[in-house]
Amino acid sequence: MATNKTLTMIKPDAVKAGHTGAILAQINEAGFRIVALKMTQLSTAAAERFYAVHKERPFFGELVEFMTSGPIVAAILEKDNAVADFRTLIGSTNPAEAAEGTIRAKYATSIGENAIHGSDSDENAQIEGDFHFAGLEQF
Ligand code: DAT
Ligand code: MG
Repeated sequence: MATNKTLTMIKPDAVKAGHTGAILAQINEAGFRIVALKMTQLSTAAAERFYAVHKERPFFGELVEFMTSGPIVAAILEKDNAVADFRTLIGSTNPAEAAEGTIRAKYATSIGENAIHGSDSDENAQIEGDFHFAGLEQF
């Protein structure tokens, strides 16, 4: 995966609430191209691996429980400056602090159940993209 890509997951809260279509439309309208896309559900082991960097945090157990609580929609997205521009599009981790119009401001309900993930670096975009998608699934 080149450095103009990022990895997103529409989280179980937003999928359950029926926001998948609206969120994908907002992502497309912001100029991102969908490189790979699927609905899936994380196992406990997979969620623990994806969020391993947070394993010492007090919220880790809750995070894993939430992320495995229902289907997610994972996607690789491509755009110039994808990682930073996508973090801007989704807004702050805490929806109370997320800028108006951002995906988290619109769809997140709490800091823990915050509707969507976006990679935080080019290196992690590569790792997270390869976590979810084989090479032949990336277009
Ligand atoms: P982000 O998802 O904005 O990159 P992060 O990497 O700091 O945020 O944390 C990963 C996820 O963990 C976040 O989306 C929701 C959860 N989380 C973070 N801080 C939390 C907190 N203080 N309480 C509960 N959940 C939290
Ligand atoms: Mg993060």
